[in-house]
Amino acid sequence: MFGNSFTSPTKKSIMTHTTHSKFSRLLQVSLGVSALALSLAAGAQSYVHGPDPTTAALETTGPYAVSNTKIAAPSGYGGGTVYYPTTNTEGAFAVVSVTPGFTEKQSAINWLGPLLASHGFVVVTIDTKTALDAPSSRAKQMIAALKQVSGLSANSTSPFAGRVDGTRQAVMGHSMGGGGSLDAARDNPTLKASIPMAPWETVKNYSTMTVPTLIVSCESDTIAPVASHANKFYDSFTPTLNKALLEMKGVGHSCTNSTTSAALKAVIGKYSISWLKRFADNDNRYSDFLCGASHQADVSGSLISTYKENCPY
Ligand code: 9J3
Repeated sequence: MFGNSFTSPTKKSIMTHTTHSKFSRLLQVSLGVSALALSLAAGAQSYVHGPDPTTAALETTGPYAVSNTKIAAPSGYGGGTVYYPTTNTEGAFAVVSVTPGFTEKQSAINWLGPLLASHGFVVVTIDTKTALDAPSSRAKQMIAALKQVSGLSANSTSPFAGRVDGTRQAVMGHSMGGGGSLDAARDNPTLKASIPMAPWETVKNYSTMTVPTLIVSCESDTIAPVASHANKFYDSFTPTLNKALLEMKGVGHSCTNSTTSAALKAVIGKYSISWLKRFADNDNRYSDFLCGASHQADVSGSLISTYKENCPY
């Protein structure tokens, strides 16, 4: 029932006969039923980076060595640090912005920079122009950062030259940065993924959202209470949107931040990596961690209070 998106007759039919080219048939024969052949059959390109995932590997630093560099002249936002895999042998990576909340700086969320980059993404953590900016402003700023980082990657003098595939962008953020991630994804449907964390917004209706969205929330949040924020946003999504809601048990508004426990970082990191891999890289190897047996084991554990999804994907 869980985790096999390839044979499900519902929602999305990935395998069709009409879309099989001779080339993809040949690949299926030569490679067997692989994620690569399946995604070619669907006409969607897959950008597979890194070894086959395991739970242990997703709960810690990934296989890529990472460097970081400060954006010298941020354009359209307050400041930024780019974390990037140092490997230069396997093409460009999807790019993810991570935005902090009201009164916060990059330090609030910068634990995600090296972690996500080590799994094969270019990550830009940002400061907003002022620490008081509204979510709608944060949305524009995170898009500006993604645009600038993608542009800098095309410059051969950049330390991360050639590492960014600017056609595959994603947003994350905490609190008002999470509200901004919702706004940015609603207004920029070409984004591949959004991960609002403890999101806060006065807007509650995201029924026009088409970008795959994973909301991470904190059960005991009194600043962005789940009943009036995370759950409302999730419930406004259409039934067919690729979506999930991961609620961390018994913890407050900062449960997704740099100050949270190692145990929570392991879970939030694993779901964030899996969501980005699945939707920004179109890498089906990660479905099990969102929908399958690995995911069920997490839900049975002690750290998650609620999990909602509309698998398979
Ligand atoms: O970004 C956030 O932590 C949201 C905080 C909040 O309470 O905003 C009220 C103006």
